[in-house]
Amino acid sequence: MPAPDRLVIRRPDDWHLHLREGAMLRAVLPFTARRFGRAIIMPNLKPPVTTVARARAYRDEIMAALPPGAAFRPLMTCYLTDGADPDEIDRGFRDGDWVAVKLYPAHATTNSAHGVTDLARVRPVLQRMERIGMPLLIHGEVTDPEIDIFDREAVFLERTLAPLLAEHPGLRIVLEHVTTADAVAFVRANAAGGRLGATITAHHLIVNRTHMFQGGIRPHLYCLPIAKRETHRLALREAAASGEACFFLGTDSAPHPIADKESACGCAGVFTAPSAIELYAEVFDEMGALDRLEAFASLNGPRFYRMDPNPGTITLQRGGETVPERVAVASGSEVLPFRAGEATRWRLLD
Ligand code: OTD
Ligand code: ZN
Ligand code: ZN
Repeated sequence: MPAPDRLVIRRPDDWHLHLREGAMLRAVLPFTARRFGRAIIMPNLKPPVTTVARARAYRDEIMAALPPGAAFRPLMTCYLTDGADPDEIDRGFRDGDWVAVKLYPAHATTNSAHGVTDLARVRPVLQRMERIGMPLLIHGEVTDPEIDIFDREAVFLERTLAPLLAEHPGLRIVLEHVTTADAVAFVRANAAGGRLGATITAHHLIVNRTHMFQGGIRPHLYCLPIAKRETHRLALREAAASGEACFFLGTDSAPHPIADKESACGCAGVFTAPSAIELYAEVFDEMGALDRLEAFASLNGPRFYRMDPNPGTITLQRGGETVPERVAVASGSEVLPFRAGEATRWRLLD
């Protein structure tokens, strides 16, 4: 059967998103709110979101920044620190102030300096989460400087994630933004009972490490975890397009001012929000798997998080639309979207 030119799916969710605060938040939020019903909002602000009070204030700021009429719902998360209070985390979960805890190994990625230095220091929190069924979202890379940057995810699986699963058999975990065939295999092997899931970004489905250096260094393709070699990209595409329940959409869209990316020490993050669902549609189309896009984008995530799928639908139409060259931020900076100025292969109809 030829692939369709028009696709109607349940409204998707983004299970991993960076919105930032202030002017940057106001500039980037409309792109996500147009496409997605909900998003898991990453807490790596400066300072990070570690208290219920701060999560509420941040949610209010996001709600106030929404375009009129948008039905988007932010799902807040708690940034885990050494010595975090299990009671505070439990209370916020029961009251609906946050839906998950985010674990950054200290110094693993952007704004992770306050992250966890040793899992032994958060045992009481993990035990409580296990008891109340609260998901733990993990940036899965070791930070050991001896480990090559391209191996940090694979080493994390053995050194940290396998022991963590063994010690907390009831803990529900999302391995965020997987980038390796190793992680895909590991998640599949441990997914039974909805105990382990993984998000996959659009850019890791599209970019491999060679693309980062094509004709020169491409700072806008630099993110963490760093893109790996082609075999890994192919494994990610196969996992996403399989429609298996343990894999779901998480863009990890992470905007930075252009000047901070194009720098002698440029920061990590790819800004995909302006064409997020369109990029996934393109990949699923190339895989001959458009019929599985809805499972990956709109059904598997809610099932893992024990929520209902969104009520409405979106319509995607074959035929491109130009990605903005730049997105202006009211504070004076600009952000460069992924594929800036290029045409998408699919577009979203309102
Ligand atoms: N990766 N950039 C950022 C976060 C992610 O690890 C991540 O979730 C960021 O800028 O916040 C990035 O490359
Ligand atoms: Zn991360
Ligand atoms: Zn992220």
